[in-house]
Amino acid sequence: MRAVAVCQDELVIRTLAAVLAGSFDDVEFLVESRPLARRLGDVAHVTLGDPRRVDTYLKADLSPLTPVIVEDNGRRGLKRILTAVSDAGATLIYVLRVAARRAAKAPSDVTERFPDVTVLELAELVGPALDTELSRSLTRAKVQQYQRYFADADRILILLHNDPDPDALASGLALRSLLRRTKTTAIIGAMQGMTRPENIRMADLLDIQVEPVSAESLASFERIATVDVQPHYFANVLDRVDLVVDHHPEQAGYSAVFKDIRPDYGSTCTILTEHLRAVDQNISERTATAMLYAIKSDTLFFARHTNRVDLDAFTYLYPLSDPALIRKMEGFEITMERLEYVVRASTAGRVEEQVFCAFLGEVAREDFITYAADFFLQLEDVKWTLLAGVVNDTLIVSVRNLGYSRNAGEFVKRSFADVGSAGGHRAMAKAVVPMDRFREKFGDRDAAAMTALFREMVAQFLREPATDKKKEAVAK
Ligand SMILES: [Mn+2]
Repeated sequence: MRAVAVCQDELVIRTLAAVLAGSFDDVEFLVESRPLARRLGDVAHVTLGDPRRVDTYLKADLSPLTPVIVEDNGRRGLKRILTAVSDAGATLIYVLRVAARRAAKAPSDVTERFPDVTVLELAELVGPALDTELSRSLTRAKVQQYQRYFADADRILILLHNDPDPDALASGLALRSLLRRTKTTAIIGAMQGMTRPENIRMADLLDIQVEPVSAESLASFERIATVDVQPHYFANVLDRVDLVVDHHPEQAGYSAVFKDIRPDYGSTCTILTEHLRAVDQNISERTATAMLYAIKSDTLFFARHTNRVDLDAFTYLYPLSDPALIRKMEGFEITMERLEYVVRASTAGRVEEQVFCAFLGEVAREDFITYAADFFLQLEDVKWTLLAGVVNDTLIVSVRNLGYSRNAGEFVKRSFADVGSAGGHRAMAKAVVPMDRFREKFGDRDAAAMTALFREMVAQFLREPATDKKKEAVAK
């Protein structure tokens, strides 16, 4: 394959010659200046000619499939060159803009007259790679600083949030590897351990030990880092830490020697992938597998809150990981216990006007309720689910919808905020209400009456006009 390039700048010619050598057997450069042609004779295939004349291209023996790259350095004459190139029969024409955008003519000028021409901006081609490199070196400096700061400590705690999820667990492993520590010199700990079976399964399969820590035991660590969580979460127990790496919105009320908080990232593991890459740290198969699973799970496989960097991290980690192990971890979302609650819900509730509601009565763990709420949303014809149950004398209400209908967070706030805590997003929301306060407001009901009450609440909410704001304005 050959290509022809019309260029008059030495730097551009040298760059293109080097870059295109990989894809083309021959790149012929058409230049106007004899000294330039002579100077570049041994680095590139250079021909002297007038680029504004058709016969220059006829001599170059263009076929319609020969790509022709025309440098636009802002000087006059571009249109005449393009006319000559297309008159000579070329159809794959590229304009490479190297001049500053302000000095160059607007791209539409060229594309209007030559609709088949593709315009490439040199700055846009080079920009992303340069950006990545520069931000990587900033990250590298940051990582090296905290690595040094942690280096001389005897005992390090990597603290996770309560009931650690895959992102927290994998972030713990990743940071431990960045600190070049083992499990005896850098402890991964949590104030409250895991309860959800898929998280316990992940920790088992990847042999991640999460040590229980208490407010009193914090003093026995020389350095403390929190990952996937910020110190304010541990209300008053922790007001100063050495390092925070997190993707939740930045909170006030604590101090940290080092922190890297990026709320636009889909997972903490995405940030830590960049840390590992910045310092060229080897990533073990176990750590890569954990991190890949974490990114997948925190972004619901890129369905929520995903950033291009999450995909980058995924692409980087994938070849280092063990995908068979990930499939194994995913299978464990289904357990006999959870299926029992699904059966209980299908007996207690039914689908009415695309809404599935069920009250499960006493429930051993909260995740049985959220699991059932997610499960019934998979049914054809179901657009909303509301599952409720009582855990330790507290009513847990879990609401899901397909996201394009009315706001689930709005629903729980309006229904339960006056008797408990309620909140969430458009597609998933939760309310937590002490049973005594619930009874005060709604009375003492049996299970069937509870299901009926919830169904009526959702139905009424969905019957209202879709524009919440208009509705509220009218109410005022
Ligand atoms: Mn997370």
